[in-house]
Amino acid sequence: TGFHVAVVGATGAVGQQMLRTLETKDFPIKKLTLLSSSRSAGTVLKFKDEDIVVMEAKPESFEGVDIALFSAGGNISKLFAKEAVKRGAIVIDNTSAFRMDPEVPLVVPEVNEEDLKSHNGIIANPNCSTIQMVVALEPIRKAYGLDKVIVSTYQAVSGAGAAAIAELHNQTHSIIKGESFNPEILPVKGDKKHYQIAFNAVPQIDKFEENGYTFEEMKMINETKKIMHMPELKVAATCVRLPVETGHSESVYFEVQHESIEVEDIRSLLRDADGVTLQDNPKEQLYPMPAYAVGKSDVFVGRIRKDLDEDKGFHMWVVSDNLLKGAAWNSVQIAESLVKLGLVK
Ligand code: 11C
Repeated sequence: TGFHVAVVGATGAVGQQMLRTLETKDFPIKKLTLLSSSRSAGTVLKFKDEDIVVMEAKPESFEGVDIALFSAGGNISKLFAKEAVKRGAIVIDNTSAFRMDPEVPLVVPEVNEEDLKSHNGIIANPNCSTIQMVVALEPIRKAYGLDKVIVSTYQAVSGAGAAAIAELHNQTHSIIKGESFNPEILPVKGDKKHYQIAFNAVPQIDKFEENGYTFEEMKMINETKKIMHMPELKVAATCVRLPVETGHSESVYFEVQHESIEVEDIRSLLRDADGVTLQDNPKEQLYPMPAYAVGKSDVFVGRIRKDLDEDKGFHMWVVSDNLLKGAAWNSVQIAESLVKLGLVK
C-alpha cells in the first residue's frame, strides 16, 4: 500500500533532500520513480538501501504516478507539470513557475493548508526564504494582526544549488592557499557579472527587476501576501547571500495591529506554534544560528525585541534549513496534508 511517487530533479541539492525526507518521514510509497533532465539521467541513487536509476523525464514517465515532486528548475516544471496532471498525478512544484498563478495554491501547511482544497492538479511550494518567514509570522498575525513586514536575509549558497556549494568550497580553499580564482556562478548563474562569495556578502539573489528589487526580494514580497491572504500587507525585503553552506537567516521587523503587546506575548505564541522552535534567551546567549539548524525540519526563532520607538513594532531573527523546511520538507508536508485531507485519488 502507499502511493506511486515521482521525484523530478532527483540529483539536485533539493532532490537529494527530497529522498532523505521521504525516507525519514516514512511517507507511504509503493513505487518511487526518479526523473531528471537528460544531463543527469543514468545516475544511480539510493532510496532505503535500494538502487534506483534516474530516468530522463518524458510526458509518459508520469503514467500511473499519484504524486510528482518537481524540483528541477522552472523550465522542466513548465514542460512537464501539466503533462503529469493530464495523466492523473498531483504535482507539488518547488520552482517559481506557477507560484503566482491564481489557479495554483501556494502552500505552507502551518499557514494555509486549507488552500489545498481548491487545487487543480498543481500545488506550488513557496520560495525557501518566504516559507520560514511566514511560519514565524502566521501565529502573530492570527493573534495580533499584522500591518507591515521589513525583512533582511542572510542566505546560504545551497539555495543556488549544488554548483554554488562547490564554488564556495573551492574559493575558500583558493583564498586560504593564496591562489587566484574566477567566480563563475554566484550571485546568479547566467547574469553578466560574477563575484567572490567566500569571505564576502553579496546583496544580490537572482536577477534585478525594473523596480530595483531582485526577483528573490519580489518573491518574498508577493508570495507572503498570497500565502497569508493579505494583498494589503506592507512588505519590503533585502536579500543578501553569505558564505554559509546551508541555513537561511532573516532579520524580520514587523508591526502588529493590536496595542500594548509585549515581547513575552510574542514569545508565548511562538513557543506553542506548529513548526516553530523558540530559542530566545539573551541571558543564556540562546538564539538560532544556521550551522545548528541544518538537518532539522523546524523554523527557529529568537532575538525577539520590541522596537524602541514604535509601540507596535518588533524585531526577530528567523533561521531554518533552506533545503528542508524551505524546500524538501515543505513539499513532503504538502503531500502528507493532501493525503490527510483525502485529496489524492
Ligand atoms: C536562494 N531562495 O536561496 C533561493 C532559491 O524560487 O525556489 C530558491 C529559488 C526558488 O537562492
